[in-house]
Amino acid sequence: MALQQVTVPDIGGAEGAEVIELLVKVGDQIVLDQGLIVLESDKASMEIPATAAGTVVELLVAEGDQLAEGAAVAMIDVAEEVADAAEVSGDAQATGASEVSAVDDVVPQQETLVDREVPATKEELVVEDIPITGDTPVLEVEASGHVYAGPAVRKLARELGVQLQRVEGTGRQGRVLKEDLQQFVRKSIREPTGGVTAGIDIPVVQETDFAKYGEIEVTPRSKLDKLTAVNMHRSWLNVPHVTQFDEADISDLEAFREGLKAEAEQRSTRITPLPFLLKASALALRDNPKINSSLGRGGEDLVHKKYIHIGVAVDTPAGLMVPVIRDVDRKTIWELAYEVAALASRARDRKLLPAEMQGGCFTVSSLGNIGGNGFTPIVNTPEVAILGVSKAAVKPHWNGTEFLPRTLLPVALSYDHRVVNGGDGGRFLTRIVSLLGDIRQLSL
Ligand code: CAO
Repeated sequence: MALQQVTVPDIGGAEGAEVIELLVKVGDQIVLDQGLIVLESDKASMEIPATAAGTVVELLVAEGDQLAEGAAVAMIDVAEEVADAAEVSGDAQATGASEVSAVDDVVPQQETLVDREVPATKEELVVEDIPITGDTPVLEVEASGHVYAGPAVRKLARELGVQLQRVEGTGRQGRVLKEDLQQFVRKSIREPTGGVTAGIDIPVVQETDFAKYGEIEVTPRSKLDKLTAVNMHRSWLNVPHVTQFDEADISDLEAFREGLKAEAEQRSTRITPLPFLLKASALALRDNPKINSSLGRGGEDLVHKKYIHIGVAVDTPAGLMVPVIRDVDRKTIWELAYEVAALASRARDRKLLPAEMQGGCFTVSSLGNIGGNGFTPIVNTPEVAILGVSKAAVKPHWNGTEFLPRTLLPVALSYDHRVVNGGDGGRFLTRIVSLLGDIRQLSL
């Protein structure tokens, strides 16, 4: 056994650098230059590399220890060929150069500590002006000697929660550079399919054998259900959602609607609260153009739409569909009633064309006929807001002097907080509530 002690080399005058990570354990087979521990001073973090290939027989430090130049780190049982080479050179403390030549054909030669990148700080990593902050989710980075990266890059990867194994290194011998990490994070943020989570692990829900607990039946999910799931997941992961609630006093609207029912029958249609909701949403969108926008160029631009097309969520046996009604602001309540009925019927018969489900600026999802007094709808990206409507109910309402029975409609607005601030959302929802409470305004 040829034992060799690894000590802390010249670390640029850093006094009392702290051991923040042990990269190996006793018994590990290691290669020359493989990182053994990570030291962090107030200026930088650095890996202390193995000075020979072999087996770790003793670790002489623990996490939290403060080390300076010359401190003992580990004992290595030097691999035979390296020990032989050292013997041939007549030097018991084999130098880095002789070690490299002895194992050159099997181990990629690595830079010495001084060759490694200038330490990168979190502030330096800016993705298209979006600084990666301390709020960025951090996941444990697998310590592996097989990814070649400097300590600064490893530290940055740890802070960002990026597994270095997933980053393609463009440096010498596949070494991961700071630029590679930046490129990886930039791509992860922009990637339309992976969204911000690409490359960042989300804990997986384990498959469960439900049959162990009772009788089950397994049916394949429809294509539409799976597509909806992907869209919901994408929005959930990409969009910081805020949901705001309110109640609209629709007593007058309901009285008006009741009076239209006979005419609706003559016109061979039905008049539900939905056309009024669409009209109120369209007018509120016109008054609050920020809600009628979408992010462009990865968040660099805001695209303002001069048209008002609104999607209506339709519950069909095959799954959820969202046909889009065009130019809602320019249509009458009757026109909207016809169109909702026609599109809902075509959706249920699976006759909608793709174009009829495209181009929406905003979505209305009404569960009013089903029930419930509130829910938090998920934004239908790339739109920035969605209105969730629940079941209206007659409730006592205090008018300042007495309680009166009023029909109140619960409404919830979910919005993309990257675009819509609380004030914008509040003004928009208040406008809808006001329009529904005074239907005379709807015709203006
Ligand atoms: N409160 C109380 N009653 C309501 C109501 C509300 N908010 N909204 C509708 N109703 C009433 C209607 O007035 C109608 O009753 P009357 O005929 O007596 O007037 C009855 O409920 C049935 O309405 P409807 O559902 O047939 O028609 P609609 O215009 O309200 O809605 C449609 C049409 C297509 C939006 C709806 O049928 C639907 O599919 N909703 C589900 C949307 C959905 O799944 N959203 C969730 C998406 S996220 O998973």
